[in-house]
Amino acid sequence: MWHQRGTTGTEVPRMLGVALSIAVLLAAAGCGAEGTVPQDCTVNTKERARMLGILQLSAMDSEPPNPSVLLALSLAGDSSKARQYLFEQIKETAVKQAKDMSSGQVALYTLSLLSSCCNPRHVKVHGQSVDLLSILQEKTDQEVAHWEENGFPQSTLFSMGLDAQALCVVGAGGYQSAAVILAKQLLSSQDRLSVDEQAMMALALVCAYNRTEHQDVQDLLKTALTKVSSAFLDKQAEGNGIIGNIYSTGLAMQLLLAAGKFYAPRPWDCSQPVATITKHHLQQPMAVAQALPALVGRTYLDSASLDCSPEAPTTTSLQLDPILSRGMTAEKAGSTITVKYTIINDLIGQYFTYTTKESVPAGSVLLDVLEEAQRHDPTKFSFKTVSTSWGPMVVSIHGLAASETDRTFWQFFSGSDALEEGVGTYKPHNGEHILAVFSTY
Ligand code: B12
Repeated sequence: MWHQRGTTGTEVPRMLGVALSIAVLLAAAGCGAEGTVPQDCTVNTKERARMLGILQLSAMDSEPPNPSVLLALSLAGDSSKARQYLFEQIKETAVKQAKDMSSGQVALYTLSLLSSCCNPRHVKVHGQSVDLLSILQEKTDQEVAHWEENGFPQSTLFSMGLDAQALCVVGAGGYQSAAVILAKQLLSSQDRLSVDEQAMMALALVCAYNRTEHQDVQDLLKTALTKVSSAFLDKQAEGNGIIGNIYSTGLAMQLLLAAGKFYAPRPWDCSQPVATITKHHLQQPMAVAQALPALVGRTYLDSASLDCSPEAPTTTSLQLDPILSRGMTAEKAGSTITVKYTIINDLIGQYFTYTTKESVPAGSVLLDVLEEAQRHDPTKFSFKTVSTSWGPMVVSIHGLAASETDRTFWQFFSGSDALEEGVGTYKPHNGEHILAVFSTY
């Protein structure tokens, strides 16, 4: 069993041995970010502390525990009690539930445990244990088989990227077929993929490239990596530091950090996205968790090569920053806004379109508007949500449920623009027209 920093003396020699072997393994495989990161590529101390504060708070009170948060805390070198607490929760949940998780979830659990110096092959807690790598290999095989049969994965391409990353950084087999599928997909359909998806898919290819000995596979991965990373540099230039949107920029930065040799000799001004993300003061724990690794110069591929020795430098527990309350300030008492809300199904079964106007207190989130509509007219505007790492996701409206099998979902728009946030955080303004449209992905 691998333990994490600060465990008892008898465990230290074993731990050091394991740490060393992972470090050597990964150095040999070249999976870590190459070279040191110049200072202006990392976030300033104050913003880093604010972001760590958000993650520590979330670590103490998220149910189920969030592996992306543990991964970000570990990659940022945090050693707070909150991280320790989350680590224990993640191990417990892994032992109890890994078999029922999606492949991407198991991959995130694997990466987060690796980054906490815990061997995913033997996760032990309260006398029970689980081999996460076998589970991940099996689930990745299922994704690949599903792809070969249907031309799309069982879950998401983003998840398949995570699967291949986790299996590759740990040096386990079973990621090669996934990597080849991801590379071909990036080459044939890049325009239809979001930046988030491209980044997670391509990050897996960087690791696979460094491990494969097959020249034809290397050539394929190299072509895909050159295409994606160059496109990210173009997008950064067009978007003044934003690559995709504010939530995908940190993931895109991870790729640009890891894939330098594939866009060389083109230069990358890494300070630009850092400044843009810093200015934005991300609030959602999940948004912070995905952005922070790149802002401290790390990528998910570094998960297995962190220094696990007890002497490893760590950050001390941080005081929560008062800026945390930013964005939660009460709006002017008493003022209300009116929002027009339309639901549309032009896709399957009995088509329908219904519109209502709802008044809610200024500063309300979109979920409040949906609830108000449901309260006024439940026969038309009933809806259901499930809770996810990004907050509540709307899975059914007017009795029409999203389906992973049919790849349908309720997509939200403001006028003709797709929303870039979910109903739990998006704050509509007075007179805005929100549409929920039953769509495919
Ligand atoms: C694939 C994907 C989807 C798929 C999920 C399909 C599926 N069943 O697997 C679909 C197309 C349904 C989708 C929908 C939406 N998405 Co989306 N999605 C992603 C993406 C690219 C990958 C998620 C993933 O596979 N994670 C890996 C697995 C292992 O982790 P997971 O926690 O189990 O993932 C689940 C959740 O992420 C959830 N989910 C996906 N998107 C969203 C969005 C919201 C708001 C919520 C609450 C949950 C959620 O579905 C995932 C799979 O089950 C992420 C990118 C990212 N950076 O995370 C964006 C992302 C999470 N999505 C985003 C958005 C904005 C949306 C929509 C609101 C878009 C819209 N205009 O309608 C809708 C949700 C509307 C609703 N009904 O409530 C944003 C969220 C930003 C934010 N600050 O809230 C992201 C970060 C993309 C981005 N860069 O803007 N999405």
